[in-house]
Amino acid sequence: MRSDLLGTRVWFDPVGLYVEPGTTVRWVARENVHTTTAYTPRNANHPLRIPEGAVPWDSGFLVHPGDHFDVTLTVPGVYDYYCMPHEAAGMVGRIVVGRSNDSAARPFDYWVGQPGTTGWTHVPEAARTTFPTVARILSERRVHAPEMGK
Ligand SMILES: [Cu+2]
Repeated sequence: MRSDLLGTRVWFDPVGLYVEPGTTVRWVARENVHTTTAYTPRNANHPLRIPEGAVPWDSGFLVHPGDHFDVTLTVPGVYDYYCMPHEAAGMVGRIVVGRSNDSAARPFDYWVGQPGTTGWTHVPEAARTTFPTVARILSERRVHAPEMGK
């Protein structure tokens, strides 16, 4: 969970990660204040972007360098997550658990008909363009954020 000095650029590194089912993933705050928060209606009515039956998470604010948060991922599939204060700035990440393919990633716009969440889902543009493809995550296993300045 990274940031430049002015906080004008913020990112997760790695931004894409492959793990086997049952793996515990740890996020560590390095600079700035961040959260790791699963895309789910349970987190501020965000669209569902983790597998059905997976347990959602929300770290709350990780304020100090070294603060960390662990999640054990057991259900195979594609997990998208965001940083609460920085989602609109494109601070999101994707974890692929087990064998999967690109069709396992949810589309960015889909209709939700449940009470309280009815409507088209929305993911900010800067976030959409940040998620690595499932295919790239499967081939590289660990996708790093682009170099500074790009
Ligand atoms: Cu952040």
